[in-house]
Amino acid sequence: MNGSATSRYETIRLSVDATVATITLNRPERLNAAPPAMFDEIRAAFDELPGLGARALILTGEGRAFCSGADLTGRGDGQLAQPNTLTASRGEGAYRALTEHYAPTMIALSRLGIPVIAAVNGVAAGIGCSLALAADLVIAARSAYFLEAFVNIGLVPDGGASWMLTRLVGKARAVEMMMLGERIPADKAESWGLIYKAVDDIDLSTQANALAQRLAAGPTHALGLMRQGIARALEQPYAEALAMEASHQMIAANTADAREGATAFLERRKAVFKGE
Ligand code: T3D
Repeated sequence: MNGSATSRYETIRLSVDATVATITLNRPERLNAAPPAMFDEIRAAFDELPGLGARALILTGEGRAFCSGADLTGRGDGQLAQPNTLTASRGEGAYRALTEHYAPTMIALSRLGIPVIAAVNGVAAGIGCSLALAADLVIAARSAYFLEAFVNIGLVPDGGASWMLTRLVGKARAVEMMMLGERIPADKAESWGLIYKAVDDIDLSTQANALAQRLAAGPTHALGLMRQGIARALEQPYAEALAMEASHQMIAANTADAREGATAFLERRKAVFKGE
């Protein structure tokens, strides 16, 4: 993905091409396995996005993987995460890693005011699968696969996986993924409704960028409100959803983009949204 990259990060790259930002997980030698610090860096990159003028975000991975999950060789805090260090402190370390590093990033992702695309270029496993599926639109290379790897190492799904999978594909398929821990190829993921689309590997970058450009040229405030609305609709009773939509519509209708949208319709031309 093109654009200028900032170099303050060790485990990711953040680049911006006009109004599209890309965060690339960048530990290809470990299939982009994520130590807690990587999720901290992702969160720090999120904080940069408004200042960079980003109106859409792509998440992707360097090399042949999207993300192989938590780094099983260690967390960088002296607490090893390997299966042969099953001690009480390992469990406490996992709890702290999740509550202090991984989960805050998942929450920050859910609260971003711009649309997020996951361009899944290879395996998305464990918490890497959660990260990918938390995007608004997940577009995956046909050779990529989704893997709830946890059961294979005696752990339980995290990063919001149990919440997300039951909602995305229903209980039966969520159970299949979580309890059997088998690879779900991109095409199957698309047919299940787990992701937006599977594309030929060679087309992934182009199609993800085209999608991001399209969203970045959209009415950013309305898209941000849609993200909030969709997340809350998963929890709310119908009457509350109606009330929330009315409140969001009041905000959206007051934006310059909404004025432009209506004007363009009446003038029979394509709207030019500025994210204002
Ligand atoms: O404790 C806590 O912090 C709690 C949080 C938990 C969150 C989680 O995400 S738990 C789930 C962690 N992820 C996994 O269990 C997946 C482990 N990886 C794999 O099963 C396989 O690597 C894959 C199926 C993803 C890919 O297989 P393959 O055959 O394409 O590649 P490979 O040969 O296994 O891996 C290539 C290299 O990446 C290899 O290193 P090497 O031998 O070349 O030096 C491998 O060790 C390394 N690697 C792959 N995944 C991880 C990893 N290194 C560290 N952590 C990994 N997760």
